[in-house]
Amino acid sequence: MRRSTHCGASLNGGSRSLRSTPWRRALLLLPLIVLLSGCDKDKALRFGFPEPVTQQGHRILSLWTGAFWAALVVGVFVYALILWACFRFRRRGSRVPRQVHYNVPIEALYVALPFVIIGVLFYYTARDETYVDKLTKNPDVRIGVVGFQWNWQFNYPDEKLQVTGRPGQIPTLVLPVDKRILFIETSPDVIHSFWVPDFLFKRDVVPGRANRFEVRTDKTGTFDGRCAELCGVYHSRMLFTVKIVPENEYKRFLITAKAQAAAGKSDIYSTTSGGTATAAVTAGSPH
Ligand SMILES: [Cu+2]
Repeated sequence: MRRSTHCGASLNGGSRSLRSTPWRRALLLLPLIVLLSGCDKDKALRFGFPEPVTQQGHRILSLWTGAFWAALVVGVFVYALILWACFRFRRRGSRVPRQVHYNVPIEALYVALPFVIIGVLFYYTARDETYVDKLTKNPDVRIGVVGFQWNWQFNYPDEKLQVTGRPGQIPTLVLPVDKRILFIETSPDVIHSFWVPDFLFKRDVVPGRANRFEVRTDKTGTFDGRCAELCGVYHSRMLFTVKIVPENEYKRFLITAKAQAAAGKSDIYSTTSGGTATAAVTAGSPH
C-alpha cells in the first residue's frame, strides 16, 4: 500500500513537470528562433532558399516549398498523434488498459496513405524536372562552360570571345536579362559542378561529355557561383561571378571585352575562331 502511494506521488510529480517544463523551454526558445531566422519573412517562407533569378528557378522553388509544406503537415500530424498517445494513454495507477486487436480500416489507411503521398511528390518532381531540363531549339545566347582544375572558362561561341579565370582572378559571366541562355558544359580533367545558388540549380561538368541545360534569366543583379563537386586540393578556389544585365549593357560588355581581347590587353578575355558551341568549349581550355 505504501509502495503504491509513493508510486502515485512520483507519477503526479512527473506529469506536473511534463506539463510545465517543455512548454516553458519552447516559449523561451521562440524569440531566439525568430531572432536567428534574421526576421526575413520572405526567406522563411522559401524555407531558406534564395530568391530565384531565372524562370526555371521559380519552378524549382515552388517544388521545394510544396514538398516542404507537405512534409511539415505530415510531421506535425505524426508528432501530434505521438504526443496525444503518450499523454492520453499514460499509465494511471495499476489498472491494465483495455486490450485491443488489429483495426483493419486504420491499418489499410496507413499503408495506402504513404503511397498516395509518394505518388503526389513523384508526379510534381517528374513534371518539374521535365520542365527544368527542357531545351529550346533557338536559344538567345549560347555559353560554353569549361570547369578545370581550378578555375572556370566561359565561351561565347557566337561572339568568338572567351573569358578565362586566372589564379587570383575570379571570372565574371555576363548574361542578358529576359533571354534564353543555353549552357554547354565540359571538363578537360575531372568532374566539377557548375552551381549558381540564385539559379537554385547545379549541374555536373563531366569530362568526355557535353552536359546541357537552359535557363531564362528574369532578374538583373550580381550573383556568386562556385564548383559544387570536390574536385581536388584547390576546389575551394573555383569561384565565379554571374552578372545579369539589361541587353544594352550586355552589348556594351561584348564590345569592350572583344576590344580588350583583340588588343591583347587582358589576361581574362581572349578571342577564338568561333565554330559550334561545343567545339569552342573544348578548344583552348587552359591547363
Ligand atoms: Cu571543381
